[in-house]
Amino acid sequence: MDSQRIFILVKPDGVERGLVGEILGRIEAKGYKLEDLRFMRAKEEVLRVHYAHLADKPFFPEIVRYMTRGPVVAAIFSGANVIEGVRALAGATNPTQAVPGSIRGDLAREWGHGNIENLIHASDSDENAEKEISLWFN
Ligand code: YYY
Ligand code: MG
Repeated sequence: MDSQRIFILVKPDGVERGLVGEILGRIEAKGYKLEDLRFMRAKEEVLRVHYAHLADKPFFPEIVRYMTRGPVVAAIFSGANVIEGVRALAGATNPTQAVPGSIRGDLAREWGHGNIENLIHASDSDENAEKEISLWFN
């Protein structure tokens, strides 16, 4: 598929640590096309929809606190198989397990306070990408 799209967020830790350019740059350098970009604060009601698959988990309040503690950068990239490609660039959810070479593997770690801070969100399917794009960019 040539013009697949993905929604990504540079999470608050990425903005705080000055890694926005590095993270977006890795995706651009791989060759995907930046289609849209927004600097914003995540709203709790948006996160409840975005992370609906996690809303019942005991750590969900921690996710909301993390994701609302500072601004995020939302972006849309496009390209053939961009979802698989960007998720490979992002690396595994847990930054300790994410392989070196990936964004999370090179730039994130565990901080010892339980909840995961992993710098980037990346859509995991076509259907979710399109839902997330309308949710965040409406
Ligand atoms: O797609 P990805 O971000 O790699 O993981 P998800 O399973 O969609 O979880 C979304 C988000 O939730 C994850 O990036 C961190 C957080 N999270 C967590 O804090 N603890 C878990 N056990 C699972 C996920
Ligand atoms: Mg996910």
